[in-house]
Amino acid sequence: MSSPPFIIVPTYHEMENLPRFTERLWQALPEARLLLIDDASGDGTPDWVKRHPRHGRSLFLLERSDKLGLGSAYVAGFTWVTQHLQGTPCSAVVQMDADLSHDPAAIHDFLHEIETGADLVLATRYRGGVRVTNWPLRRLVLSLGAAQYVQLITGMPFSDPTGGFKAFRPEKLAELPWSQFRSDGYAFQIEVTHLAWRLGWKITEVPITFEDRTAGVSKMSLRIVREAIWRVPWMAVRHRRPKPAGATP
Ligand SMILES: Nc1nc2c(ncn2[C@@H]2O[C@H](COP(=O)(O)OP(=O)(O)OP(=O)(O)O)[C@@H](O)[C@H]2O)c(=O)[nH]1
Ligand SMILES: [Mg+2]
Repeated sequence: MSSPPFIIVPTYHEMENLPRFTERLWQALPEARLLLIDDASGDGTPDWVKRHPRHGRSLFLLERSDKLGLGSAYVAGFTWVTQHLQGTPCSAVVQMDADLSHDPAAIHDFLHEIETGADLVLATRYRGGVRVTNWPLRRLVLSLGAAQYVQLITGMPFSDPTGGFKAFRPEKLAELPWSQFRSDGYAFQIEVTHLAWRLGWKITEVPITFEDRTAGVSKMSLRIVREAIWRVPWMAVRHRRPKPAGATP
């Protein structure tokens, strides 16, 4: 059997979702290790984690002093997990949200993709039809429009490039310059995938059904949308495809 995956989950005011989220995660993957990166939610998250029977064994917490943003929470999480693993066996490093929008059972499909050669697996709500439940029409239009925009500007062929449910082959993580990412929200999700794509990683998509959160509050904002709009052309220029070794300038 393959070694258990490591799951990275940023949290901000998700205490209402955490008990159910962790229950569902460990029901689907009893051996999974979980790192939460909490930005001083002030809702009792650290106390709950520290009292949890898995704390220190398969449940870990990174506490940050302020709401520093989703992108930097992921950077801290990926950096922490890479150092923690130090080459020990791990089938995949998975990122997902705490708000129950992402079904942990799909991680089995991600692991299969990685076992069969993928370096990065992207969950997709949009390949082969739209699978999103309970989203207001304007959110769906925004998300589908963002996907089209990213495809048009970057040329990436992926159907759902703003999604936050992904799995990485652990050995590939060191190829990404984590400390240099400055983007947040949607832009962060797009930028990581774009860089991996430009580096020539094998990237595959796995269909999922996305459910809108029923508890807690969305942290999506106009600022996050605005940032994604300018960051996409910025990254298309910045991450130029590296020249093959030996190519003349
Ligand atoms: N540590 C940390 N976590 C964050 C921050 N912003 C959002 N999150 C977490 O990141 C995940 C995604 O945020 P959401 O608010 O669900 O954003 P979204 O999924 O794009 O939006 P919705 O579909 O409306 O839920 C959730 O687990 C949040 O708690 C932040 O600044 N810091
Ligand atoms: Mg969400």
